[in-house]
Amino acid sequence: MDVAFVDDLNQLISQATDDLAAAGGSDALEAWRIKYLGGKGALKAVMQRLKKVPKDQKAAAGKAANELKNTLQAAYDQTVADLGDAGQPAAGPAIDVTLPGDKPTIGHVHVITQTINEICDIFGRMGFEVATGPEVEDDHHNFEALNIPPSHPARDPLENFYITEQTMLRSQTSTVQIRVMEHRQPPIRVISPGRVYRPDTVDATHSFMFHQVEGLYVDEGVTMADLKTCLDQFVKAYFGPDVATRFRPSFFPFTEPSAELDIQFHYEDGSTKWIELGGCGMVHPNVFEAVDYDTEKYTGFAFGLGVERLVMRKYNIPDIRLLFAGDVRFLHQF
Ligand code: FA5
Repeated sequence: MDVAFVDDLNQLISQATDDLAAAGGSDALEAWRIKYLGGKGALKAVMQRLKKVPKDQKAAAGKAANELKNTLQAAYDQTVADLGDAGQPAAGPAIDVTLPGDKPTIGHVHVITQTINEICDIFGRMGFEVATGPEVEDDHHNFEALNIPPSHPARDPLENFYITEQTMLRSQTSTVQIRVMEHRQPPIRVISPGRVYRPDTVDATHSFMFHQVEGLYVDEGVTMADLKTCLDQFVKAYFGPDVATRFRPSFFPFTEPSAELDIQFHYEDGSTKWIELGGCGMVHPNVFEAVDYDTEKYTGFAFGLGVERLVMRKYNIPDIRLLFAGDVRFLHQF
């Protein structure tokens, strides 16, 4: 057998093995492949030399050359596999800068905020301005001045999120009635949207945090007829002219007389149902006394509506929890 040919093969294997061991990363590996296994590479040169090997040694030399080829190819494949994705030859630029850009997904105002804005807009057209108050309240504004005495069950720790004995997360936006009347004289026409907190058991229609819109109108000669007209107009502006309202006798310590506002819904199967939206009534004289208003001169009405209930009715949302789950597939519909 041609000794020089075999020596050259052995040298080639040793050189190729050393080079392969030193080739780190996809680019070096590709350079190695071209140098040894490529169309103009070292292996190709060996195969060319085979043609010149004397006939009687050709079979043995061919076998040695084939073994070399298989050894190099197997070593290369193994190295690529060991490197994983990093061993793949670079697939060209990852970013095609000529493509038009992807539009970023832009969020929008939450449906509850949209609804609060709409409510403010409707009452704004009736002459109501917007007032706000703190979510952490004191006993005086959340209870005392609202004619809720110390023994009243509404103060129960199971009904409120107390922070200290005298401070709590407000359980109703009626607190803002007091804060407004403390600093201003009638005529007053304000609405106050905001979050309120109650340790209610969460279900399809109840949450431990929800939103209310409070309304307060105080002037000389304000009557229950004004209250009914105002809320009826609001409901028709918000839901549409066909939605009827009903005022059901009720009780709140801070209004007398008091009522629940219900609206009538018509379903596709022809049935109807009355649904409670909130409480309302004529401001109790004790509340006026707490803010030093002349009870002989002024009367007023107040109401507190649940914003989630308004949203759920209008958009036919079956579960209040959907409003707070933060699922963009749900929120993008509004
Ligand atoms: C009140 O909170 C009174 N402050 C309303 C009021 C204001 C009466 C002014 C008179 C004068 P009530 O607890 O019923 O009332 O709550 C009002 C509305 O808030 C309910 O009708 C309902 O729509 C909503 N609501 C009450 N609890 C929850 C809850 N856990 N989750 C979602 N909405 C609620």
